[in-house]
Amino acid sequence: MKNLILISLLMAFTLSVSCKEQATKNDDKQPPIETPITEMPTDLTSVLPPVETEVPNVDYKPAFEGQTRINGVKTKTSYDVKVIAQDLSKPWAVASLPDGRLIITEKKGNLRIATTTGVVGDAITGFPDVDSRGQGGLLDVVAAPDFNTSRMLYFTLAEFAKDKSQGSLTAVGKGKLSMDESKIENFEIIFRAIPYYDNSMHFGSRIVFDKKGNIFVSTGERSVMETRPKAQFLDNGYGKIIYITTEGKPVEGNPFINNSNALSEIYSYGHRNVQSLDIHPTTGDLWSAEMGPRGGDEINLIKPGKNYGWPTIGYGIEYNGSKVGDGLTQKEGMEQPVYYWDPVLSPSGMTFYNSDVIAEWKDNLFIGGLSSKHIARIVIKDNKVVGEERLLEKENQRFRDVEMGTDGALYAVTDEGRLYRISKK
Ligand SMILES: [Ca+2]
Repeated sequence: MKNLILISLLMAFTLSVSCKEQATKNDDKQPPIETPITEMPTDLTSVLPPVETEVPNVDYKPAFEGQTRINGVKTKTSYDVKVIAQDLSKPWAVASLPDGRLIITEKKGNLRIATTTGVVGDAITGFPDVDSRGQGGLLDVVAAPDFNTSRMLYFTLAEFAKDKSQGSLTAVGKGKLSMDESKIENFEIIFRAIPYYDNSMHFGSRIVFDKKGNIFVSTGERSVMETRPKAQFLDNGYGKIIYITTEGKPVEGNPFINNSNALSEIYSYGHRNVQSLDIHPTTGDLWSAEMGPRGGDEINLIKPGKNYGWPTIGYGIEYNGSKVGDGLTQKEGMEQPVYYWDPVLSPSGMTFYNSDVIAEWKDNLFIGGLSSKHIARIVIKDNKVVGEERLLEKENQRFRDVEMGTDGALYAVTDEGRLYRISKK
């Protein structure tokens, strides 16, 4: 197929060159020959260059072909990009309610409901005092699968210790949205990624329901040299994917449930700071994206009990330019990322697209980029990344979360306070 494309491109090129030459020589005699544009192959996606053109931070070699800087792709369907609201205060998450409206968290500790036309409601109260310093705050939100009857919402947040001098941790909470939608009733913490630590970095976190009605939650390793190694140990909640019931109990069959030295809630470990989590609509597998250091942001396919390597292996370097640990990219017993970026994307919330509205997007992954200021569209086939596209690059926004609406549109929130609607024209 590739050869055919090249041959027809070459023929088109030869034709147009010879036409140009003849036209110069015999201006008045030769009618112009039309370049056979209609015969050009319609699918040129496989020959687009990678979207990344910057010099990488490190010359580490990928573990397999296509693990980084994959071919570019371009959406063919025409779509509209609209800013439908722009006065949100540091929105951190956008999620759908069953009726199609959107629930949006604001970092300082508010929840708001917005319509898909951008009418934003008053702040919904009822949360405890959150640690909203730095990367903390009221973070992710998701509606329970039985929301229509239970009205339950689930959250992640940076929760202060009773004695605030001990700092905070990533916690999972739940509460009932009151009938008048003015408050969250009986808010309750159901899981804490212990221990407390006093800084404002790497809380993760995202929360997603699986088909069984259990919850996956991602955390971070709190960033500093003192806490970072905890990602490799199972006695704490740092740098982990957690798998719990709606009561906050470990799910039966969890990989470390019989290990008395491990937290039974742990599903996978060796993560750095995971702000992106979603379940593949077709395979049902859990996927994550996580922040690397300078270079080395990753997409991972999460499997129970596996070690994702941080801080022992990775594809980035420290911000001061030195190696991370021994500068290893691979090690026996540690998982390779499906894909990585250098320079970084800074991946925050992500969603798989699972609608027929834009058919070519089906099962693609859409990841909000913070420092990279675009939404990455990632095409996945047989658990490998086969294409990458940058969307909304010209908007110059830090994309904090992306959600697929019940109407087949994508919704995204940015640190600058905007709510975007991306829909088929
Ligand atoms: Ca890793």
